[in-house]
Amino acid sequence: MTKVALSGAAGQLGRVLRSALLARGVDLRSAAGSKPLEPIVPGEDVMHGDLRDPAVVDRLLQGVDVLIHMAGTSVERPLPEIIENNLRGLVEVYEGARRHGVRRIVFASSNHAIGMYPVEDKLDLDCAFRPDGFYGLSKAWGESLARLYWDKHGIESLCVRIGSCLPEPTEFRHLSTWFGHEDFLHMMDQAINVPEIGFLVVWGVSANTRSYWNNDGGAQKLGYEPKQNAEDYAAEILPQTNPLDATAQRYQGGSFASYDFTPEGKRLKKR
Ligand code: 15L
Repeated sequence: MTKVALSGAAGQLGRVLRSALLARGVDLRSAAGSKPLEPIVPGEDVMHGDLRDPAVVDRLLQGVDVLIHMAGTSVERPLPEIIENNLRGLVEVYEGARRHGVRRIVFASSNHAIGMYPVEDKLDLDCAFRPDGFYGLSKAWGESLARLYWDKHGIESLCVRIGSCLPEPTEFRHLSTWFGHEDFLHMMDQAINVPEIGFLVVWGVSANTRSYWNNDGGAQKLGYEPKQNAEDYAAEILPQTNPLDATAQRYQGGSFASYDFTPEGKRLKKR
């Protein structure tokens, strides 16, 4: 039976995934950061610790086939924090995967790796990165790290550029970016069970009519067949005021893109 490890198990998506995988009977080890996890089934394999410490990574990856790596900073933060959690921590995880013969890592990338594209653009999986901050930049870097460990060490990676993974879409931007929980769990099932992935990037998004992202190529390889569509909530959302400011409404990354944004009029004049 495939042994699966889940990092970031106490986080927003980690919690959803942990209980769903246990309910499916997956042989799971769940890891949190600083606080111990209370077992939710008797004898559950749980641990916690700082993934920058190789000894903690060893405990996480001992006997593991597939790691779902959800740990790390998941919003825009000062650069030193991003470097520690999303760069240093990720290198320790991939080095641990080498030591323990982990076959595959599912890397929680983010749409913020491409958040500076205008909302009018429809992106394929091979589009160039256009991060909307240091957080998005760390995800672009993480995808490149994943590529390196596939090319050089044969460790498979699925990089999931997660959109807005929520129980329901609640605002206009989500009509394009929503990743419903049912589709998220289906994608994780595929990520665990598909026999070969190599290095693969997919958009973590539902079958939204207004999606910014085209999953052609990646979805088929993964066997990902989304069933949810944010458009089912459009009648409820469209009459509401869009909570994003004018700049955030122009870019796919929304408020991440407008944060610390230099307006056109304040930029250096072109010579
Ligand atoms: C992310 O990457 C964040 O972790 C999450 O909090 C949301 O902001 C999401 O992207 C999004 O773009 O909606």
